[in-house]
Amino acid sequence: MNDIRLFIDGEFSNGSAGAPFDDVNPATGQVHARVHKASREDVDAAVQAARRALSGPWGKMSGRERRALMFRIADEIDRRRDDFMRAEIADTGKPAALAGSIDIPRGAANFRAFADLCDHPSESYSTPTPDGRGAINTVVRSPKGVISVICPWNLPLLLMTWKVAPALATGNTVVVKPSEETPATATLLGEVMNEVGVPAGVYNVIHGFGPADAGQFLVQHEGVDAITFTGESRTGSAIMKDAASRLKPISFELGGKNPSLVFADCDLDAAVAGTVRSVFANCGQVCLCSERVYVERSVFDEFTDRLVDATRGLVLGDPHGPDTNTGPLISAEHQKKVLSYFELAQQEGAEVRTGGQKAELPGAFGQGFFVEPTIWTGLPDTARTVREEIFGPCCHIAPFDDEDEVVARANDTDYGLCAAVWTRDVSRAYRVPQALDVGIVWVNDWFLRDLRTPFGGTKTSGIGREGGKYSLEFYTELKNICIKL
Ligand code: NAD
Ligand code: 6OD
Repeated sequence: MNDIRLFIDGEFSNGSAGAPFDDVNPATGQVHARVHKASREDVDAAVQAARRALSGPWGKMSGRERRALMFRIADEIDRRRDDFMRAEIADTGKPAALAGSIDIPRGAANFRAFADLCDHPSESYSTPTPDGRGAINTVVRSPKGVISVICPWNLPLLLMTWKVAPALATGNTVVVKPSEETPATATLLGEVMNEVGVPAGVYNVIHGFGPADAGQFLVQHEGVDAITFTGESRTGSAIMKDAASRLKPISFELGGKNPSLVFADCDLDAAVAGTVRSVFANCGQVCLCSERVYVERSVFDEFTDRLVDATRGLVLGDPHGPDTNTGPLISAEHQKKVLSYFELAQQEGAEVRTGGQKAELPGAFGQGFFVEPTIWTGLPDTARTVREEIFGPCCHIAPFDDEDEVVARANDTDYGLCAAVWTRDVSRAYRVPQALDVGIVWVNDWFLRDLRTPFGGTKTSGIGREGGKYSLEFYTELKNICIKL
């Protein structure tokens, strides 16, 4: 049995919170590791270590030296790819093909992409003064300090390094609280940090749960200067309340109920293939997944039949199976939640076009948390199934008649993370995205990433944007220095 430990001040420890908790492999339902939990004292030790590190060798390092370290971290993740793959697959049950093409390579790519933030230009203004001597205003950026990074379970290494990389590039130190469901790769990254020479205390990892546990202890800690969080919108709201007493800056990437708009003038082959991906990638457990698909009426039947056929071809099961492309849900609890929506959809009058049940798999995967990839039609826009984030392998498909109507229906939600638009009309490809109230729009693709672009959502899908130079806004503090000449 593996032990997954805390990583504080460059050292692994069992912490002082008592008995470890179980880490379950969702593909088999079997416990594969014990996770050591952080007590309030352990969280304090991690924050103190991160604070001390700010004024140690890390704080004195030049941008160029930090940049070299960022590349060494990325190279070491690549070198230990198999270890990261093993850890991520055991924690999530996701297909090796997915972990090997997205999760682990993006873990390394995040450090390379954000290395550009290590040296950022400063601005300066010549200011006239009444005495004629003038002044020079120089705008400088410094690290915010100790950043708490609170992560979800769906893309554990990818989403954690998406925050840790810009935080370190800009000279901060971090305390990471991975999801209790997926603690392994954040811990493994501690070994990488030691191996490549990141000073002790710069990167710390604490384990545990959210409310009244490690997550909340971290958010409430006085020594934390800023909080970056990815997870459910209602958790964001709880964290915001805890951050309010000391007015801590926050950056939130939250939930979604993302629409996909399929116009009759699209390349239907591309739209079907792209929508299979946008609905079912990572078993529907990507915040960007489309759960509402709107299809122009003249191609509704053809599109729906083809999407249903393609969905029936998805292969569930053994993460290492040569054809497996769909994994389990993350936990028995999440499986119960998703199945409750499968039931609700039927109560609300949905026509189940495919799926709709727990998936029964043979052998070792029979106890895994699998559900059938599911497509519904026939629900009104007011149905809870069409309004609430399910975070599973499912979507509802509805017909529409014109552009203004579908834009209004797509925007009629509390969420605003992303949208996909399928069209070959160039004017429409420009017009519709501007009318959609979301942070990210893909036209004729989905989840095509350039890490220099701003990422985040509107409404209850988030606060702020991260990515490329946009990350400077959250991870650095601006100071203006005015020198009278
Ligand atoms: P979650 O909100 O349940 O948990 C996320 C993290 O927050 C976990 O580490 C958890 O322990 C911690 N946490 C929970 N309550 C806390 C509290 N009161 N104080 C401090 N920490 C607390 O989310 P999840 O179930 O792990 O992830 C799924 C959700 O995340 C979905 O809603 C999905 O849409 C969203 N998500 C959004 C993005 C994005 O970029 N917008 C990316 C991935 C996931
Ligand atoms: O690609 C990214 O940078 C990113 N933050 C993806 C988020 C996916 C949500 O599950």
